[in-house]
Amino acid sequence: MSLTEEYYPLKGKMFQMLKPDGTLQPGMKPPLSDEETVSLFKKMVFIRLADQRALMLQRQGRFGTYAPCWGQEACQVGSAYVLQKGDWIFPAFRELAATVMMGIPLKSIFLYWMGNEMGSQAPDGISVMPVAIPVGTQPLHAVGVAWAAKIKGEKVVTLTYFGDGATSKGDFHEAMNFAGVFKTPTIFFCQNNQFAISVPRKKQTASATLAQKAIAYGFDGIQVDGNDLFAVVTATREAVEKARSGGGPTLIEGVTFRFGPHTTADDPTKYRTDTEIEPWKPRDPLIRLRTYLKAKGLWGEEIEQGIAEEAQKEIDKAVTEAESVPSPDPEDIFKYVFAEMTPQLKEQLEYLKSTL
Ligand SMILES: Cc1ncc(C[n+]2csc(CCOP(=O)(O)OP(=O)(O)O)c2C)c(N)n1
Repeated sequence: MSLTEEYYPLKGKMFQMLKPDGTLQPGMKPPLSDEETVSLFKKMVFIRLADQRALMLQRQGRFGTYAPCWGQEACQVGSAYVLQKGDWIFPAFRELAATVMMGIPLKSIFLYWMGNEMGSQAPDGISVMPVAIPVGTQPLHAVGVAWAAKIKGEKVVTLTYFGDGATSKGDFHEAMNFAGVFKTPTIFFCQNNQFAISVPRKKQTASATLAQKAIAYGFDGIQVDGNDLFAVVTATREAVEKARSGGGPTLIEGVTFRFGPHTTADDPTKYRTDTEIEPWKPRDPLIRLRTYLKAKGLWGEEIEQGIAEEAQKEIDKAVTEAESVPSPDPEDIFKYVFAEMTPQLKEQLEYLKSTL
């Protein structure tokens, strides 16, 4: 029996290894060595700081907008970590952590949110698709690429991230259905951060869990504590191994919380109260891992301060590099939609030129 099997949905249990107080559940062993855990915690600290900087840069008018991943670091760091070279991720728009883990330079991520599409270009050999703003569309792409890989006999796994809100989209269900029928090597990673902008999870679906939606499509689903790095690593690792060995897709629901606004264009105080946020604060994925590492003598204030200083320097560098890239030519908006511009686009381009 696999480690996570008894946690499959409808058995009513969420898979958790590391409790919010930083201690392991009885009988559980960490899925990572101490060295790996320290290294992933450092990544999480870096990502938290980069995410905070991105928010500040938008407030200073240097970014167009930004969708923070504050609180969702364990979901993204843990799941991206277990992928291998050649595996693909298909993110939504809140995946700073996952994309950094996959090797996208911070400079590119910043460039994208500054409004420069060149930020979407992954360096050669980095298997990350661009940000998908239309909600729930990227699971279809992940299934398509996984299916193509399967036909070609390549041992590639695709992993797509999306939110609880995306599970109400038809695209999500089409992707799940196709993946189930054709047993594509796809991991559907739903970050259930409790809200789709202002719509709470309970208004999204009458299902008890999002993970159980996998049952209808004939494959496994599991609900994990998305703020527990160890649970995320274990569940994703099993799903990846299953996919790579021909066992088909898995839906993972990472139960987490979005601490920040939906995007910088959102004011969450309009739809959620402090009372709703409070219980999540002690469940912060960084707090519990820090407590765990401290108890093992692997972490301390000094180390954290050193890491934070290093991180800030790296972030400063990414900001400088992104800001030194020349702004795109507004004509590009028209040039690259079709191979050849339509008469309407030509007309609009002429109009734009006349106003510039
Ligand atoms: C097709 C489509 N409809 C509506 C929107 C506007 N919109 C942007 S994000 C969002 C909510 C997404 O919620 P969820 O899938 O839970 O992801 P989260 O933002 O919480 O990470 C909506 C409705 C959109 N971008 N695309």
